[in-house]
Amino acid sequence: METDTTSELVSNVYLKLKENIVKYRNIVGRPLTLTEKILSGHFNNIDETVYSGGKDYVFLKPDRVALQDVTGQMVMLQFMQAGLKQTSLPTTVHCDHLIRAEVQGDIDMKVSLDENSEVFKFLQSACAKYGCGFWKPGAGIIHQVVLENYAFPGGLMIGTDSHTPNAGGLGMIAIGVGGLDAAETMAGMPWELLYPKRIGVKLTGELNGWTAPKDIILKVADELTVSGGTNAIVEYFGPGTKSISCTGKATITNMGAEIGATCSLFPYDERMETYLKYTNRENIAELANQNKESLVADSEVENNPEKFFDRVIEINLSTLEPHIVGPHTPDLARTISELSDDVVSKDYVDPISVALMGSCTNSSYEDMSRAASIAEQAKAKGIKAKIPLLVTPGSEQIRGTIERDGQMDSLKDIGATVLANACGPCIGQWNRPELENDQQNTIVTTFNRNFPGRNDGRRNTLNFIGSPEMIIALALGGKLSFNPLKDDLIASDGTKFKLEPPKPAPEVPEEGFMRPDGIFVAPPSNSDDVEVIIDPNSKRLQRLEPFPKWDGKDFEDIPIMVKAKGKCTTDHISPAGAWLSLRGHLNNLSDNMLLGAVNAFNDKVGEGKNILNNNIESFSSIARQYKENQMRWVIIGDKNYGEGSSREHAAMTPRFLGCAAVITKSLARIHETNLKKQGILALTFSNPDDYEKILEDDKISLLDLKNIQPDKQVKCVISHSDGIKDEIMLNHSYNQAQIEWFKAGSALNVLRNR
Ligand code: MIC
Ligand code: SF4
Repeated sequence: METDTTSELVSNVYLKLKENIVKYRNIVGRPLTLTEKILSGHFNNIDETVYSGGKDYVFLKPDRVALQDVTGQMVMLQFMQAGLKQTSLPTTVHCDHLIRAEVQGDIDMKVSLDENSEVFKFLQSACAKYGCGFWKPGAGIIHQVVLENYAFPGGLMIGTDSHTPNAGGLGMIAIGVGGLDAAETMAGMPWELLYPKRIGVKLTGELNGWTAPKDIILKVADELTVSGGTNAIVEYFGPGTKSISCTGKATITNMGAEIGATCSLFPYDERMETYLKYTNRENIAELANQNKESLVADSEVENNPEKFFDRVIEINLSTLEPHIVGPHTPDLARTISELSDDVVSKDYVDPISVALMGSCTNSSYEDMSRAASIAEQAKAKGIKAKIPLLVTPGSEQIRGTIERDGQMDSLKDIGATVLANACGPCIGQWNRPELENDQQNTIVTTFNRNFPGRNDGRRNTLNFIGSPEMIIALALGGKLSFNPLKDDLIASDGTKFKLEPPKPAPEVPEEGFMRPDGIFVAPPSNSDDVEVIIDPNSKRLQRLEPFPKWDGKDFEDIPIMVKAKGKCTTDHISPAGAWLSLRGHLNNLSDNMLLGAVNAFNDKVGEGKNILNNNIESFSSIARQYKENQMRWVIIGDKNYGEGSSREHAAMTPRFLGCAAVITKSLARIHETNLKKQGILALTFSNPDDYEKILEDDKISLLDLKNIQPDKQVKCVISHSDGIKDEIMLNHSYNQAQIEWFKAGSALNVLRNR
């Protein structure tokens, strides 16, 4: 299977786009948004259906699949269970999440290679066996490598990582999915998506001064909140889009994940053309130029957006101010000039302990150049960062290029440590021995997520997010209350000075990017003799056993494992950090189940009451005992349960330990699908206030499941310990085919039975 994005693949996509756009425009009888154009160009079948956003399911044919090392293990294990020979569409695996950030790039890389060699060997052998391209550790973070090599305007990609929409910066519909979605698509099945609603963001004016692309998405997150984009594609349009580089656009679409959006998208323009040319894809740029009409919205859309989008937001870039969001949630936004007041009124720890820049979100050539421009001003005044400054390049291509062009030296001159080209501190692969256990402290990053415990596993770390130039400025100021737009710094000679906004930075290097060798392994043309390497005694990899099928009986009087209070993201349900090493071993990983969830019954984190002995124990310990006793159980959740990552482990570990249903006020998109696919009933309260009715010793019954049907509510009886019963109704979004997943025990069982 060809792994490259060849001209042939792209021309075929453009042919189909052209054809289907005309047909779909006729079917709906009006001009089309860009979202609708690209989606319709990838319909599995085009009939007379007019899809309704947030209601209908659609089958699509993606152009490629991208997997990373920690979710990719489960994809491969599931693909192996399906018993097929080769992936049916271009697929790549990227080794990035398993790499530590402890000392500095090369040292950490050596340790990580040793430590994870078993997993890397497994992934490389599975890639060779099933025809996938393998990007070695050190090549870079999945989203950066995909942008540099595979993304193209008008394409459709799925990836087992929630920040897959990064490729929207290059005009691609790129969507984060659970592993089983990827495995099924690799097996040649069309991919099913809840047809998205459409949110339009109109950008006027021009970015200037300290304001960066990051500030656009932080502003959008402020407006839409962490769930405001659920089941919607966010389409940017308007004259302001042209003032943003291709990589700046990618920063914005990357963080669309933080508002729960299915993905985000920019129209094709000259900035994308430039990026394609500088990343060795002149041929794709040419094809895109010839097909421009398919790669931008119909012109009427821009003139009258309210008619075409479910919601429209307008942002004037000329007056947009730099923003900082956090702590603990990416939608807690304010402008930099309001931050010092918040530090006082909200009692945030003012001294910053560490500043981190880079990651898949913000490590482009432009980002590094703007950051370096601030660093150079400090150097000229003889000062350094007041605190440790850690830099994560997104790829070897970026690292080599900024080493050659001097940005890396500028950052090192003010004291930066350059980490490996990998996820590192963004995903908790970061050790901070200097911190006492529960010590509150503040960090600032250019990353995308800031849930409690995310970066260093410590719930008391307050994590604030901003643009690269702002994070460097804060590292120089050393305090959260420092506002570089108005506060002075002290030079080495004792004089005061103010930082200037970053110099306008090139989006691509004049001399072109460095093209590293030896970081990619193409699959062999014949893989008959290749063996997938799994040691049967491994502690990190375990072949999967199919989940048992549903026994046809209602769930009657089953206990509640947890009533999650407030935010319960996938980082709360299946934490990352040290646990990343067990992502290929379902049994061992299950010890982390719900470790970060706050239990509304006792306000404890990760613990609840075991009804077998009335002790307070960790959730995994309770669940293992229930499982031994053949008891099923439920999870009760608050709003937007399962927000954040695509990790299907957050559905698989509960499933493995006997969870029957998750009942919440609302569900995040990817997690909802993951629950359904793994055979757990994904349900929501028809009246969200019913959440309050549920008490610790209650038992839950889910009734008449034999007759579960699309659009029909599920009856739930809550039996309280005093004998009183409450009957409530639950909603679900299952369609007929998805109900079969529940009945078969999982979607994988349906696939295997075929
Ligand atoms: C993340 O940013 O949370 C991750 C780690 O990249 C996850 C994937 C995972 O948990 O493996 C994501 O975003 O999907
Ligand atoms: Fe890696 Fe962080 Fe990007 Fe996820 S968000 S892919 S952990 S760098």
